[in-house]
Amino acid sequence: MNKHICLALFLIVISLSSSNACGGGGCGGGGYSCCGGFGYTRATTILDGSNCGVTPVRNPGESTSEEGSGTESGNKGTCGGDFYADFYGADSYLRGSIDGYCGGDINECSCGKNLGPLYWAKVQGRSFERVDTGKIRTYYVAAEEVEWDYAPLGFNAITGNPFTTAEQAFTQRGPNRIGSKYVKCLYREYTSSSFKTLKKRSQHEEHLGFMGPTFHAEVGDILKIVFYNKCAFEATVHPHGVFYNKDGEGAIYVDGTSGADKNDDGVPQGGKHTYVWRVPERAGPGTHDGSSVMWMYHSHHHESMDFTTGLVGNMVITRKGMLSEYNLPKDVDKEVFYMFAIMDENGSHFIDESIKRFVERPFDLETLKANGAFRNSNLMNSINGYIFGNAPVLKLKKGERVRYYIMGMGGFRDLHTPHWQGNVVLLDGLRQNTASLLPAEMVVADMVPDAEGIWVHHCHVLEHFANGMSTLYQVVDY
Ligand SMILES: [Cu+2]
Repeated sequence: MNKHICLALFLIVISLSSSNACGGGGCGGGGYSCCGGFGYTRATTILDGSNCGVTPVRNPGESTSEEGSGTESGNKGTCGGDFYADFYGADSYLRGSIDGYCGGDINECSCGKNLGPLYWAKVQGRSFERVDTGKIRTYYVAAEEVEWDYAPLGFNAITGNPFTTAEQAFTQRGPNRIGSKYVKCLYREYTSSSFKTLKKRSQHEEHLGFMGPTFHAEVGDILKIVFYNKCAFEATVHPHGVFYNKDGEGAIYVDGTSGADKNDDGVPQGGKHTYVWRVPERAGPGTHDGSSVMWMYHSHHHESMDFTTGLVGNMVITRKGMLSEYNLPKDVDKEVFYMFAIMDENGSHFIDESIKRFVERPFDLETLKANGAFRNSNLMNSINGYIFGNAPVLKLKKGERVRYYIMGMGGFRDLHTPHWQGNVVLLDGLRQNTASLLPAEMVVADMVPDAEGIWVHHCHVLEHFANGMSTLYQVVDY
């Protein structure tokens, strides 16, 4: 269970134990929403000692005499289109509770303990609707070999200084060092099934770095990924979250299938396979999510080596009807995707090739690969494949609605705490400026930046920050 939800539930239990002080156990009756941030609402009530449900329910834009009083009491729903109003201090809206466990009725909800049919219907989601009610969204994706530079600027953009001796372990090629460039295999999007023209990334996508293209769909759609493997090892496209048949799983293991159902398990160099994934309701936002959720995809033939070599990307699923023509959730102005991962290049399919291209000769390949200092120099503490602030500076506008989708990946070292300086986010309904990530964990955090300037966004694990897991964003007012 997510730790934030866990904390919220804990506080709910405390709240319930003193519910007599909150208006006869009803906690304001219809004045409370169990939707979205129900735990947050109750936690706040306890912390500030105010009465439950004293704030009148009102719609966005309406003002009351309480406005600006500084109290956090009352109702804070975090549902659907009302979500961003929370940033501006507006109170909650019962309208949003339709999406909650309880339909706005505190008694039915039992504060998150509802195990009845309504709750389980939400868990299951409506069955997948026929394709004629949704869209088929096709992406043409190749896996292709590239030389990737983790530090293209050639200096530490966080300090503004040349790399220190310690930093040069990761950035300076030499007799026993690869430096900042590695041979990698990355997902890249093409414009058609001919795979002749690479799809150009927009300025808003620059921050993706070595990540693959982002797949967008809404509940009710079908995703078709036409995959062409140009790399010199078998690769796949394995999704999280969406619904797939066995020939769309993109993972190899003893699963009792055979024949055509194995074609997805490993696409050889020069081969193609089309992965078809349905997007049922259970692949989309849950009761406490905003208008969209994040899933990852990655190659899962030799999972650790495939990932380390670079085959990973993002996917966004919105509620039905919430994906705009610009491939954005309709209530979001900008999407940002970050993967915090220590890319262990020692485990790449292409480590030998990287050594041969970038380590100064002479060297003995096997002796070098067994050397501890050399191995440490290949642990790239990166965000989307950049270290020491070498990514293009992410530009955000003051006041716009920004949705961050963040994931962790990797091994036992990959315990990350992405931290925003300068601005804050709402994450799981809680006000935060630091998230928590374990490998393959994905979080969504929303920000309305209000502090102008250039700010660092970095992993707060000290060793990771010191070794380069940092990037810059700039908030501008225009
Ligand atoms: Cu970290």
